[in-house]
Amino acid sequence: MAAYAKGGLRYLHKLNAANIPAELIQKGQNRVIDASLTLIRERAKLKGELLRALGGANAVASLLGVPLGHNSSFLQGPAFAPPRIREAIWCGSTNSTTEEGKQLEDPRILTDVGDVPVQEIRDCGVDDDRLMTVISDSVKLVMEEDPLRPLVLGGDHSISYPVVRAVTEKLGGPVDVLHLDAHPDIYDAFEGNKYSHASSFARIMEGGHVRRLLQVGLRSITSEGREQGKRFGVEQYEMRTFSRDRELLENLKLGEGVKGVYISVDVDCLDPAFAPGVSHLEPGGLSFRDVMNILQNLKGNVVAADVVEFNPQRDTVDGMTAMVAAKLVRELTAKISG
Ligand SMILES: [Mn+2]
Repeated sequence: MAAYAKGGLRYLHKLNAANIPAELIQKGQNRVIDASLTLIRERAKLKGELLRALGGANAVASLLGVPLGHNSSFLQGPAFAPPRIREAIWCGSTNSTTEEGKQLEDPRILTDVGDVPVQEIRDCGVDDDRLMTVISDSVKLVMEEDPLRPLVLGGDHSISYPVVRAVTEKLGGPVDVLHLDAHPDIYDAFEGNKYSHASSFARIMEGGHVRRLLQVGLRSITSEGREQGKRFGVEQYEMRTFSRDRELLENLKLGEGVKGVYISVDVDCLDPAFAPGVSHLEPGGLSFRDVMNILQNLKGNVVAADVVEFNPQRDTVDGMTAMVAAKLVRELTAKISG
């Protein structure tokens, strides 16, 4: 766990004490970041070439892992999620067809450009301002290879800010966001951290990246969460009124008149009975089928999505929540591709 410590480069204070020139550190950091982006760029390029050689497609979901957990207010396990989700997607216990019949093994449906090497970059002492930009740049590199569309594997929820920022900057305008979560994640800052996983939607709304933000599954919301929701014009759907809201939420039509729809799924939107492997267990949530109904019936052009906050360190020994996260990714793939 040492490399995942909150402070980034653990010996940076020793370097400072030894009067190592800042320029030396910065130049090295720049090289590491360039190398990281080069690997993602080249993988995206190759995957784009392959799918064009296979006859092309209008839209292809492309996995991009962002193994970042240090902006969590409680546990940091989501940093370990992307490889566990991939493993479950391709696990032999189920077939590789989505519920509506799309073949995940078809590279014109789903492809993968790998992970942003978050821990390696942090180990070089790169701060969060810069790290968030690297995440945004990685997302843009995927989108550069039209028709690849980012399907991002978190990571804690702090990653949604640089991802949504990149998607809207690349598309040249705002999107509508469907955000499934037990929590609104809209604190101005949490414990002094503006990049906290509890503040990502405050950053997203301040940035003007979103026209409509719909938050669904809420059941842990403070007065600040409600006030911030009003301040930013967020449509907050709470679990206590879900039976009343169900029909509306299972027949959503979003993204018209803007650049499309972004879907952010925090695994803790689900009741812990369905998904125990999360950092913040919050009873009274959605069933897996509720989430499927909302996603499968949604009408709109889904331009990108993320699945965040799966914490493998809290999962059952048989990896139940990994399968849940993987199925969310599989069905989001069906939604995005075509
Ligand atoms: Mn949450």
